Formats: sequence, structure tokens, C-alpha cells
Amino acid sequence: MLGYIHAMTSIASTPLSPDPTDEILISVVVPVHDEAGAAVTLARDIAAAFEGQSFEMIFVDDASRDDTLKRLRAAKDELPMLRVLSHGQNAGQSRAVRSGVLAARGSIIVTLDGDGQNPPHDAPRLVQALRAAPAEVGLVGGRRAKRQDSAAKRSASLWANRIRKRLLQDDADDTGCGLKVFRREAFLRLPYFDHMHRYLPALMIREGYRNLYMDVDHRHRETGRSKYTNWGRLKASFSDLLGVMWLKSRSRSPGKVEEYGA
Ligand SMILES: Nc1nc2c(ncn2[C@@H]2O[C@H](COP(=O)(O)OP(=O)(O)O)[C@@H](O)[C@H]2O)c(=O)[nH]1
Ligand SMILES: [Mg+2]
Repeated sequence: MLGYIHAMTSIASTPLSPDPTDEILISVVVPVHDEAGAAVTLARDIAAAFEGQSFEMIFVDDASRDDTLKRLRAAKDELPMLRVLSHGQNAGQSRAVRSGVLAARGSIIVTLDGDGQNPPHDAPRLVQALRAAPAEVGLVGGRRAKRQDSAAKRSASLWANRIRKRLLQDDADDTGCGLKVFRREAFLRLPYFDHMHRYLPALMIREGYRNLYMDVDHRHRETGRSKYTNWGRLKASFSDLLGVMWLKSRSRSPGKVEEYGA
């Protein structure tokens, strides 16, 4: 059914949703880089969380150096709703999410981290909230109620969230939470840049959408290692914050767009 593998020679050849006639409502997109110890268990947990619903899951391997890709491909027999995309070279978490959303067939996208820190059992609740919300709600973001990371990481994240929220007025207390649910169509209207996944709430608001937030669980990372350091994140966030402030300042709203005689 889904057994297509595209040889990607350029970004422009990233596969788009292949079959619009298939009726899949929810696409769970998981970016993975060197997550061999967690990826397949996570895929099983996602399948269990969405059992009985119309869903697919797309794991996007971002040129892992370990066995992540091999193990995911081997799991396809056991998990028929699993699709596995792979990047020819490492391009980062935001690009991996984007590749997954481009390839997705569902109109509702769920993203969560590939290391198992976001328990999938929360995801259907966020999907329900988005489905019940009016069309102007573009995203339902998870908020890690009891974050299971080191004190240093929690405190860096607290300050980063405060500063970002103040400067961007994006109403998000925890943009770093990997669990987010959004409308595919809304996401595709947003500008892409490396690390944009941390700015989805601000970018949604810029496009005229509203966001909702719900508390979710969080687990310790049990295998593999974090790909981000506090210092690395800080360096990237200076230019990203300025960039998103610029994007906001250069956006204009057309009000209600109507077509005469339609
Ligand atoms: N595709 C891709 N995913 C990445 C990359 N770096 C991190 N990730 C994924 O993004 C998620 C969050 O990364 P993680 O290292 O756990 O960040 P932390 O939880 O903030 O320490 C995990 O699913 C990672 O596998 C990358 O370069 N490419
Ligand atoms: Mg993590």
C-alpha cells in the first residue's frame, strides 16, 4: 500500500502526499536522528495509542549514523501503518518534520519526539481538541506539566520560554514540547527555516490562526543522547528570535478574503 521509496536528489523532490484518495485522517510525524534504541518501541506505542483510528505514522530518519533506519524498515512488516522516509544527509529536526508533513496524507498532523520522551497516549486527546475546535485554531500544543529533564535544561528552557513569549507575544509556555497537533494545511502556509519547530505558535498567529495548549506527560530519555546543548540552543535562538520578530513585523493581514459571485 505504502511501499514507495523515492530517491531524493534535491529538496524539491521531497515526496508529496502520494494518494489523495486514501482516507487517512491523522498522520503522526516523528523526526529521528540516532534513536535506534527508542524508535521501534515508540512506533509500537503510537500504534497502540491510535488503534481503531484512521491514522498513519511517518518516521523521518535524518541520516542517522546508528541502526535507526534499518530497525524502522524491519518493523514495517509488523506495523503496516508505518512509513519510513530517510534524508540523504542530515538536515535537522525542522526539515525532518517538514519532509514528513509534505509526505503526509492526513489533514491532521501529530508530531512528537523520536526518543520516547513524549508518551503517545496523550496525542489522541490533543487530536480530539483540534477536531472540536473552530477552523481558526491551527495548532494544539502540548505543555509538559512535569518535565523530566535535568535542572539545568529545565531552567534554561524556562528563561528561553519567558524571553521568547515576551518578544513574540506567542502565548506559548512551552514551545520546546515535541508533542504538537496541527492542521497540515496551516503548517504548509508557514515559512521554513532551521529550528522553526520551536516557533510554530508564533508563526501560526502570524498567519491568522489561534493556538490551544494542553498539559501532557513527559518521560526521561532512556536510550541515546540529547542532540542539543543549552549553549547550542542559545546561539541559534538569538538569530531565530530576531528573524521571527522581523517576519512578524513584515506581515500584513488582508482581513476577510471574499470572492465575488462564488
Ligand atoms: N531529524 C532530526 N531529528 C533530530 C535532530 N536532532 C534531534 N532530533 C530529534 O528531535 C527530537 C528531540 O531531540 P532531543 O535530542 O531529544 O532534544 P531534547 O529532548 O531537548 O534533549 C528527537 O526525536 C531527536 O531524534 C536532527 O538533527 N534531525
Ligand atoms: Mg529528548
